[in-house]
Amino acid sequence: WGGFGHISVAYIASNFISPSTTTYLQALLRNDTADYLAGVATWADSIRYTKWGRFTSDFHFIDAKDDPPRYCGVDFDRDCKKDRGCVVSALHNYTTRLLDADGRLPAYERAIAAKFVVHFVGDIHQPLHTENVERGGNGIPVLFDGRHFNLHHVWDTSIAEKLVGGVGRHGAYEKARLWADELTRHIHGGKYAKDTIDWLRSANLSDPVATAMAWATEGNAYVCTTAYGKANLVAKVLPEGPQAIRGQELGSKYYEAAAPVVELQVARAGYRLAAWLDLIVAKLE
Ligand code: DCM
Ligand code: DCM
Ligand code: DCM
Ligand code: ZN
Ligand code: ZN
Repeated sequence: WGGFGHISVAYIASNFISPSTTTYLQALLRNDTADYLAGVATWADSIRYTKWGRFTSDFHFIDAKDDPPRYCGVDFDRDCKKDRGCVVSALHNYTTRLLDADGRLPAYERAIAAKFVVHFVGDIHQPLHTENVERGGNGIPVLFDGRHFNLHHVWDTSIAEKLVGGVGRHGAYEKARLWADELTRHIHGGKYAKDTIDWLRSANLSDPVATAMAWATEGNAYVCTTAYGKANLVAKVLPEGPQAIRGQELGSKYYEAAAPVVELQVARAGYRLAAWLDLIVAKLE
């Protein structure tokens, strides 16, 4: 996701996280405001291109060898690069480092691990972060409301920002908090309330790879149905497949089909992030 998506995921998580987890993470992150998670949500993107952070650049996604719209699916052994890692192995690594079972890591290393967990639980829910075609859609030029972007950027940023009526130059945190509160109401008693038990079925702290794979596989399915989609064909928005998307205007009918998926994936990411951090901190205490 872009900054707005990550910050929104963090605010949703803040709304669900337990009081003791909040206290614990506020101390670890040295920030006792309500923004302690939102404030670190985009840190992993800010270090991606630095000399120190280069080794993390492939941790934001998993290049599943899918073939949308005909075949979707993620396979850890096939798709997670052995030498460079992927979002699934990164979630495993940083969850383990935050837990620090051996008690040997300094607090700042565990703070770094927490910041990566907050970010990567977000990214694994972006459908185009779990697939390989044109580097997750980065190589597919499209139009969105008359402006030139690539498909990846449309899913990272354009759709969510259009959903909230634009984010503005300085409004990302404020707009994200309002959107997060709206999605929180949908989770508490609205359109998502009946699904939240299912959302957490996959979360198993004793098997972080299986947990992350369940999340990645679920998101990857939207690559076949929505991003390059069968849904488009049925709704006669566009023909199916990556080639049909190239150069198309995605700001109206495509947006109508994709926006509910973006909203759902951001809500799931925030809710699951809260549960995951609660599980980790409960084991620490
Ligand atoms: N790692 C890396 N670059 C660094 C530090 C660590 O690629 N600057 C990776 C390499 C291993 C993992 O982290 O996958 C373990 O690192 P270490 O051997 O430092 O514990
Ligand atoms: N590191 C990592 N994952 C690991 C080990 C290390 O990301 N499993 C990163 C974070 C540390 C840096 O490498 O800040 C240096 O670690 P070390 O001092 O263990 O080499
Ligand atoms: N990305 C992805 N899959 C890839 C390569 C990149 O999901 N195979 C994501 C990471 C960033 C965005 O696309 O969110 C842009 O990446 P980059 O700056 O590496 O082009
Ligand atoms: Zn992205
Ligand atoms: Zn990222």
